[in-house]
Amino acid sequence: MNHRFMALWAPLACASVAHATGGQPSCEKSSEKNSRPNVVFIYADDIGFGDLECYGAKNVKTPHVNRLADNGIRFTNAHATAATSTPSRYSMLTGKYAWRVPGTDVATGNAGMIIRPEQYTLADVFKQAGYATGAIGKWHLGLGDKGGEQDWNAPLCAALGDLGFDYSYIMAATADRVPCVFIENGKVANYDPSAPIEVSYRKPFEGEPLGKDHPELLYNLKSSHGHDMAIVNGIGRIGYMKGGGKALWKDENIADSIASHAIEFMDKHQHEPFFLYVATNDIHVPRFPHERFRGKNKMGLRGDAIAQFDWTVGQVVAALERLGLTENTLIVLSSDNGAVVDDGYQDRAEELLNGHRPTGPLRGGKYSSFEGGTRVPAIVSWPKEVKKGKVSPALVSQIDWLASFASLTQSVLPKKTATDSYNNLDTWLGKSSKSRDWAVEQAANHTLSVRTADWKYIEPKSGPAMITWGPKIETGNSPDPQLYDMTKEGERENLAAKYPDKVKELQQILEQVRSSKE
Ligand code: NG6
Ligand code: CA
Repeated sequence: MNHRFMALWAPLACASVAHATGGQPSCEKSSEKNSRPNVVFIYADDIGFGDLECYGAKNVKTPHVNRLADNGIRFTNAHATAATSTPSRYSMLTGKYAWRVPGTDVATGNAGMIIRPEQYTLADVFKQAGYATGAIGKWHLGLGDKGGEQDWNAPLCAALGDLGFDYSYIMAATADRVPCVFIENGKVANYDPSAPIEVSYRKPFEGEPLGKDHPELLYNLKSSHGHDMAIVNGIGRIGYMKGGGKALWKDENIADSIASHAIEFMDKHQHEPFFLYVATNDIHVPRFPHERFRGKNKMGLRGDAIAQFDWTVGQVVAALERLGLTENTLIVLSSDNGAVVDDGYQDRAEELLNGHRPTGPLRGGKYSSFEGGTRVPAIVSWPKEVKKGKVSPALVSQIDWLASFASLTQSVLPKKTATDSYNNLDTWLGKSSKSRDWAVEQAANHTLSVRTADWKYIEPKSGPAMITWGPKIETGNSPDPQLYDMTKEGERENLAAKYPDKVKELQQILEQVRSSKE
């Protein structure tokens, strides 16, 4: 989509300069630069509503995140659109609910690119406005044209350059899924020709040891469930992989790689407006942070991963400061879904919580229909425009970022794109405390819920009350409709029978949303 749009900012910048000087329009680069904020998204993986100090975390310090919140707005009712990564990221980056689109569930590492090249994305919003755009870190939305058919030893035929990102340095999926290499602009970074890469999610490669047969080779982290296929860096993964050699990542260095590439991008583009999507690997499993973050809190690896995430935030903020860009850079910090404790590795996350509550007071967690699945931390800071130290209780959803940032950058959305995304910029910037009328949320099992400022309705769904394959999390399943009063903590009392009209009202909203837009 890169070339289809004209930049609208330049003429606007000229006009305002002309007006201010009362003379000839002068389109000096510096005035344009000053008028357009840089935008940096720091998108965490699996950080729950209660996992950061400024949201009540215990046992772990997050000073850099705290400072960001002190310098901006902290939202207490912000929602991801889904309780797992791929659908959440899909919706956020396209402004279209993932549940409308088949093939948007948690992706394998060899999935084909799920957002198609012709789709309009959040990155296109910024491209249209003349920004330099970059994506660094976790991707998890597929690469290449067709799943399972990528040649990882050559440039991929579809990658983030087709989705509006000028530059990308990404992990194809998650750290627990092969291929365990970074991909830079559609090619394996540090490619090692002596170790050609093969990837399969169907069958193992002859001669490659598997976690399930060779637990003695899992010297860095053993799995608690799943994650027993390929072994890379002494850690079992999902999927089979061969080769990689020097290109294989070391889990303990992933945060450093992400931070250094983010800083490099900002250095390079310091003289023009930029949009940078920094999607951290932290705190997804396998949690294996760098040694320097180890042992400083009582929660073990999960706590260390939170500290490492906070360090990444600090690195981004420090780079902006060094470049003199703090004042006019808008930073958004949030997470793709709610918290999980044991997500498949023996990292003792559960035993070592020591009173910490990853989802704070919320019920459920990652994967769940309950609030812990999708209510996440969200912080916006922009010293030039956003008042400091505000806490906003407004109901907000990440689905609205696309339309809101289109409004900020005065980008025109092409017809029939991002139809689920509404411009809610004033609320995101703290100029209004208006809640979204409703937000729709998707659990891992595809159950949809409707949230309003005060209520939550969860569709009926048969099935076990707890996840059966590993994580100790409530699914939110119930064969009956569920209605909760969200002014009370914890979604404890199902009020559906007591307030049938409210149930009907929320069901109607869901039906309208479901049928109104394709
Ligand atoms: C699950 C994985 C879990 C995590 C999740 C996706 C197993 C047993 N569990 O299937 O570890 O990778 O998928 O997480 O394989 S997400 O945050 O990327 O959506
Ligand atoms: Ca996630």
